[in-house]
Amino acid sequence: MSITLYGISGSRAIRSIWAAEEVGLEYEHVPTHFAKDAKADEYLAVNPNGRIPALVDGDMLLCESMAINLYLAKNYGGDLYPSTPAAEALTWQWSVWGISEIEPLQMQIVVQKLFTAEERRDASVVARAEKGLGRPLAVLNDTLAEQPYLLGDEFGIADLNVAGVMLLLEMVSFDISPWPNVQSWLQRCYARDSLVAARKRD
Ligand SMILES: N[C@@H](CCC(=O)N[C@@H](CS)C(=O)NCC(=O)O)C(=O)O
Repeated sequence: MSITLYGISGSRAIRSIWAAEEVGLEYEHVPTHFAKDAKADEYLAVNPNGRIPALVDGDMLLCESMAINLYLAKNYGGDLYPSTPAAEALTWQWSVWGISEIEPLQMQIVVQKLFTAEERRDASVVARAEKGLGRPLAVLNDTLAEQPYLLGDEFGIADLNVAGVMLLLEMVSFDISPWPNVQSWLQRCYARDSLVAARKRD
């Protein structure tokens, strides 16, 4: 059965392209653009939300980057997906944490810095969001003080999901140095061949 992943790497779809590369998936990549292509009828038939990424695996249509990544890891990722219920629950915890504790605040910075004309930018929005990120980043930093990866000694899909969400912070040159354990963990995650390959895709 064929597997198709939709979305361009210069978007949140990079998270799922990274996961596909990490698990060594054989898939067709359709570089669907969020503005130019995602509202075409052909694509809305794949993801009626009109957003990227989306995955088609045989008869199954799946959207939401975190759901796609957990599915890819569980079905095709071997040890990338945890083997015990407790580790699985922690993997869900961190994946949901990434999109609820980090993503909304970082998106405020992204919208201001990348999608708002300079004369209309509100520095107070950026300052508030940057301050707000301090709380989750301190939690992440403390977790990574004891262990190199979120669940212990090995890189897993929880790491890929949270580091994948945080790729957007890189795009707005967010200074992560006040959280040194997070900084070194991100460096380890971002050095993976799978992400290097994902970044090279359209
Ligand atoms: N929660 C979704 C968000 C997907 C999303 O918003 N993608 C953006 C590109 S970064 C998009 O497709 N935007 C098109 C639109 O909002 O119309 C996920 O994680 O997959």
